Amino acid sequence: MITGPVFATFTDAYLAVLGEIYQRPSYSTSARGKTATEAINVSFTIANPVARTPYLAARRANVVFNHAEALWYLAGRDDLDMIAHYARRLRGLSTDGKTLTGTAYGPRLFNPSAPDGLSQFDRVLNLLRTDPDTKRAAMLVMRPDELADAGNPDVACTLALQFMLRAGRLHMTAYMRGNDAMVGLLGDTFAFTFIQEFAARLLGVDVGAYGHHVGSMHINALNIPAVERILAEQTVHVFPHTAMPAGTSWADLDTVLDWEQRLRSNQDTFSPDRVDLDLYWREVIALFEVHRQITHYPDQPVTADALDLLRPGHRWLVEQRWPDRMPAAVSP
Ligand code: 5HM
Repeated sequence: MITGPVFATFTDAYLAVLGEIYQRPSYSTSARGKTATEAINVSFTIANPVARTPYLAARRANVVFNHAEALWYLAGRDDLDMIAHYARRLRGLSTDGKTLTGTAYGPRLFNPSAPDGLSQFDRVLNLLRTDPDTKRAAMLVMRPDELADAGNPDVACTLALQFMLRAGRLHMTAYMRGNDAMVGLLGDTFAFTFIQEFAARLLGVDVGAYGHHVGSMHINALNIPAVERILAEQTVHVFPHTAMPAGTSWADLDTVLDWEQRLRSNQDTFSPDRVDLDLYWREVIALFEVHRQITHYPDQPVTADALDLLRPGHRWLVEQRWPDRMPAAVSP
């Protein structure tokens, strides 16, 4: 066997990684003062990367943040204004109080760069169009100079993302120097597979498998109780996984990002009849509408109308995450 295990969905991979590191850690580490249990050289494949959302009651994934982070990357942004609105903890990684560096993969992947004025993403997609079997469609993330400042609080954990177009399907492989198995693994896999699916739509090909290779996969000691709760969860919640629509374009993302900005700053209220986009993207905007109500009206429950716009799996996650903000009838 020269390849790692293949899991059907992200949830299957997540539970296997957490279980293995929890039960049989290879090392106990304290890098930068953080105690962790670790396995090295961890690799696996997810057969269906569209199944990227874990429906685990004990994990209560923040699906609004997951979408915001993927869109923040795709928009080539590095600002705290957008991303820390969904995850305040990220402020702690910023040195200037305004931007992120290592954690902000977007500018490195999606913004124009020398010498041809194209982004890495544009270059690899062009390459895949002209030489579909290429082994060169790799985008680098961590930069050599990131270790020059010994006090740098935010060094990129991802080394590279690679696309391979094989038998008409777009595979993606992520290479990471380190990955937090409970927190980072979920968000990183969500965002990278979202980028993979978007790239497949731009190329007009099917989505292939997603490979994940990590030097240090670890569980921080502080997260052990949460990992125990996740591993003890008995009920498997199953919801349909919805694919990104064919024909999705950069213009669609611009519309979603425009709505995200207006809802984040509470300048607008979303209603689906005002957006000429596929249901998939209207439902993503509805997540930001629900989040608008949660953050800007802390004393009121989210409206049933807004919750009704969410697809069942996302609605379930929102109900798990913010149970005290649900209308009385749907409180779990
Ligand atoms: O000391 P170090 O720079 O490796 O700390 C960063 C921590 O954030 C590690 O636990 C790393 O695995 C995690 N991380 C992650 O899992 C960080 C980033 C940001 O690049 C990420 N995933 N995307």
